[in-house]
Amino acid sequence: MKKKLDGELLSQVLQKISVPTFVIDREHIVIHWNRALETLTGYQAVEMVGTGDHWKAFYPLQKPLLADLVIDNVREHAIAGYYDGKYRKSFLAEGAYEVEDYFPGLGEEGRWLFFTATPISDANGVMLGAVQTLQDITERKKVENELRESEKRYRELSITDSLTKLYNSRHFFRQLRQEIERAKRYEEPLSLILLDIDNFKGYNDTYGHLEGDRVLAVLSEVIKTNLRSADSAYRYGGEEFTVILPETECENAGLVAERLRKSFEDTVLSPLPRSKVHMTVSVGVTQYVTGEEDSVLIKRADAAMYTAKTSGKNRVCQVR
Ligand code: GH3
Ligand code: MG
Ligand code: MG
Repeated sequence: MKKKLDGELLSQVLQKISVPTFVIDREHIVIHWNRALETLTGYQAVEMVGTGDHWKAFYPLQKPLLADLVIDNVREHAIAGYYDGKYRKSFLAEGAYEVEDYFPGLGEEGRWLFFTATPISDANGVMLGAVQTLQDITERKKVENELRESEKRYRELSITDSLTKLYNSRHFFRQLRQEIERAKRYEEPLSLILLDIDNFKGYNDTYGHLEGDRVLAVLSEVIKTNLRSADSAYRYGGEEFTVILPETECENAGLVAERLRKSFEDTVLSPLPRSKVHMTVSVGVTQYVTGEEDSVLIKRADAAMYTAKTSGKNRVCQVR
């Protein structure tokens, strides 16, 4: 009598717990399909119990569920084959596995489920079946994704100059150090370009600060459209820009610098209606010398740029 009561009690517990759960026997036939699982999947216990159709609640094509894999006592890599490295052994139950997976066919726009499957054996260790629980973790996944997105946005913002949309100087110093390390390790050349707008103060004074800002944005566009994919451009200071050119000798960097100088010089600016104004840049180019500090490299590029200024502006000066 007590045993029967226990059986009924357990069956009621299984039926009523809020965790979606099903049980299959060793022949992969469903013997329990609880209310919470009916709600989660839309499949009723009367349709499922006594069949091997449990996969239909989750997949459009027949595929073993985790409980089926556990019953067949498959080796770990077989489970991995089905779950693509997303599974792990459960810390809570012996012989149990757990997986997080996305089910595109579930609900209106798909659901993320966390599920576990645990083998059930008798006292002699003979496999009787398996129990699988499933929890809808879609909301948690959404929050995680939003967090990841906002972290990514924040990271981008923190390395981007808002006016020009180029990388900022903080990122420049970090990237330059990284590229120097790489150049040393692979014994490859590395070059640096430094640009400074000529007579920019005068432009600001004549047309106003906002028009000056527009020039900075225009020059940034010119730089972006003329760069090769491996090169990266930065707003180094107010009206000063840098370009890091990995795997590039000074001579080739000089060619890139000359292309930037020419493109900017040719760009028509219109600070007043129907006005046509041209601005120019002075450019310093240099190459990394193995073993030197990043500050020494920057100073040399700066000195080259200064030489371009003192020898008449609107020109490229290279220092090896
Ligand atoms: P040079 O040819 O010798 O470089 O002359 P310059 O006038 O460009 O150089 P100077 O260093 O005297 O002036 C730089 C000017 O750049 C002064 C400053 O007002 C302007 N500037 C710096 N940052 C910004 C900015 O964000 N927006 C605007 N509109 N102007 C800026
Ligand atoms: Mg300057
Ligand atoms: Mg200037």
